[in-house]
Amino acid sequence: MNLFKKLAVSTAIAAALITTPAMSAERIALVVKSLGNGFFDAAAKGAEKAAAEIGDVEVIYTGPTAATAEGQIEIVNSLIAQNVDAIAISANDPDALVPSLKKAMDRGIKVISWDSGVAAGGRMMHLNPSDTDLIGETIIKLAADYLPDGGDVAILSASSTATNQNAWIDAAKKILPTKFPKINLVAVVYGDDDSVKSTNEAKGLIATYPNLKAIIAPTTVGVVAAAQVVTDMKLIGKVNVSGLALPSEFKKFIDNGSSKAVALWNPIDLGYSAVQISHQLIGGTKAAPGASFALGHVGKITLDDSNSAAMAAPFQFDASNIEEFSKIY
Ligand code: RAM
Repeated sequence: MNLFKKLAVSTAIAAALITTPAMSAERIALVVKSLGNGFFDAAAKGAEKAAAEIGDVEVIYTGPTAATAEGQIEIVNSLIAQNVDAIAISANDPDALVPSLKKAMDRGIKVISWDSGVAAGGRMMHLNPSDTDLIGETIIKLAADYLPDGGDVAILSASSTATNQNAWIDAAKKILPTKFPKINLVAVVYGDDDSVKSTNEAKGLIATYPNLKAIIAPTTVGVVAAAQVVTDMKLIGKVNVSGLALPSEFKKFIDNGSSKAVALWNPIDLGYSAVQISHQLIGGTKAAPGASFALGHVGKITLDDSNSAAMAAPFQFDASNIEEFSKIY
C-alpha cells in the first residue's frame, strides 16, 4: 500500500470512529432478595430475554447470599458507584433500602421495585406479580379446598420484613374470618427463604401443633422445605403443604402426595417486565399515576395512584398440569 492509500485508510477509520462513537450498553441491575433461589433465576432468564429483544442492554443479575436488607444496601451502594442506568429490586425490607435507593435516584439512576416492594419514597414505581388481595385469598383457598371440615393451619413465610409476603399474609388474615371461618390460623413463622431455617421452622410447627392439617408457605423456598419435612416425617395425608411454588422444583411433592395444589405466576415474565420497564424509564417515560408501559408479549400495565401495577392472576398447579409447567419454570 503506498503512503497515499495508507493515509486514506487511516483517515477513513478515524472518521468512522468519530462519527459512530462506541455506544455503551445500557446497564440494568436486577437486584434479588438472595442468590441461589430458583424463582429469581427464572426471573433473570426473563430479564435476559428482554435485554436480547431490546438490544444493547446489559443485565447485572445480583443479590446478597442471605435474604437481608443489609446485604442489599451494600449491593445498591456498589451499583451507585458503578453508575448503572437502572436498578430493579425485589426488596428484603420496604423501608431499610429507601435511603440508598434515594441516593441512586438523586444520581439519575432509574429505580423500580418488582416482586417485593420498596416504600414509595425509595422507588419510581412498583411492579406486583399479581393483585395482593387475590394472592392472600389464593394461599388460604389452596389449603381450605382440601379441608372441608376446617382445622388448624400455619404459615411458613420468607423473612419477617419481606414486603410481598407480609402484604399477602395481611390480606389472608383479613379474608379468613368471612370466607374461611372453619380455617384456624395458629401461627406464622419465618424461614428467611433459607432452606435450613425453613426446614427447622416447619419441624417446629409440626412439633408445636399436633393437630396441624396444613402448612401454607407463600415462598418457593419455604414450600419445598415444608414438603420435604412432611415427606421425611411420613406425614403425607396428615399434613398438606400448599402455598406458592415453582413447578420445576415442586413437581415431586405433588407426585408424592405431600401437596395437593400450589400456585404461582410466571417468574420469567416478571423479570422480563422489570427490564422492559427499566429500559423505558431510561428512555424518558415518566412513572406517574395513569402512565402505561407496553411490555412486549406480556401485555400492557398501567400505574395506579401509588405508582404500582399488577400483572396476571396466580395460576394453580396440581396433578393435572404440574408436569407441563415444570418444564417451563
Ligand atoms: C420466593 C421469594 C419471592 C416470592 C416467591 C413466591 O422465591 O420470597 O419474593 O415472590 O417466593
